[in-house]
Amino acid sequence: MDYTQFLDVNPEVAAAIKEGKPVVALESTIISHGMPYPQNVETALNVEKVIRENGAVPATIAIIGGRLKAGLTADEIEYFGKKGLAITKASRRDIAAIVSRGMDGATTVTTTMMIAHMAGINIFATGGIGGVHRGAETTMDISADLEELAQTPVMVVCAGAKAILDLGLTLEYLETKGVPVIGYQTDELPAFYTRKSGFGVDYRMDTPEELAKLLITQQAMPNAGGVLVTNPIPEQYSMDHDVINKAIDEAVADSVRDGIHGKETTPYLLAKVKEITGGDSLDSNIQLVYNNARLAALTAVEYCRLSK
Ligand code: PSU
Ligand code: MN
Repeated sequence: MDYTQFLDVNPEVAAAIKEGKPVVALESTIISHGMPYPQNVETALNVEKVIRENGAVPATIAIIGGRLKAGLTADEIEYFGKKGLAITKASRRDIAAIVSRGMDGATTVTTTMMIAHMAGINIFATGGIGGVHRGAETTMDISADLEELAQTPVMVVCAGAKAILDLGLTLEYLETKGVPVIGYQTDELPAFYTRKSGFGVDYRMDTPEELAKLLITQQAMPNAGGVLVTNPIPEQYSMDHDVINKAIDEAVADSVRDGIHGKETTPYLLAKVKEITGGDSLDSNIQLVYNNARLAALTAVEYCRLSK
């Protein structure tokens, strides 16, 4: 037995992979847990459109009725968005239980990387990744996303990580695990809502071609893990540092007061930040996902050209 019996690659995605055409994977936790309905569905469909406009085939990834899906139909995206928080957030530890029970699962960065790799997709666009939480020196709350980046040879294009995390410790962890952190047209790690964090990246790269070359080289290494590309939010959508940091500090304090822990922590913090900043943070969030989808598609195009 192997994973192929649980995997459904949608026909368009399967054909593109077979023909060596560019494909970009997308996650589903951002749909069910990251944004409210109906903006989540609208955004998910638009992200797919952005990927197509930039020359690649989108493959939104999720678990539906126990099937690992690479590529969803518009109806399946609508179903996921409507069901929202009622869908189980699926990280690496959850995948076998969800599949064996025939349940639905929203894939995080971790499980999206896993399923993308099973399907033969090399590049994945999202908003923000999980990381080392503030206070992790006592809680040990470190996202499985970092472990997956260490072991699965997929490139993840994100807008950095939110300051709900300890960004310095997140970078230390990625260094330990051997994950290269690339800044796209920047020397500084972007912090999701803002373009700057005060922390440097490992390497700055300025073109999709450079990113594609790096991924091809990385994948040729023995026991290759992934690559993290951090793409700053476009200037016109970035938020004021003080406003967003104040909201984040308040959200973290609330989570401690409410005794939130485990897999609930990230969704709780994301929802609180959204509540405190009103619609502003949601708007920025949507725009940076489009920006990452565009870069991922352009990189996938280069990856296919250079792989021929
Ligand atoms: N960070 C965000 N938005 C998100 C997530 C993280 O800014 O939607 C989601 C992603 O799916 C990510 C997951 O993989 O949360 C990480 O959760 P945890 O910290 O429980 O590992
Ligand atoms: Mn966690």
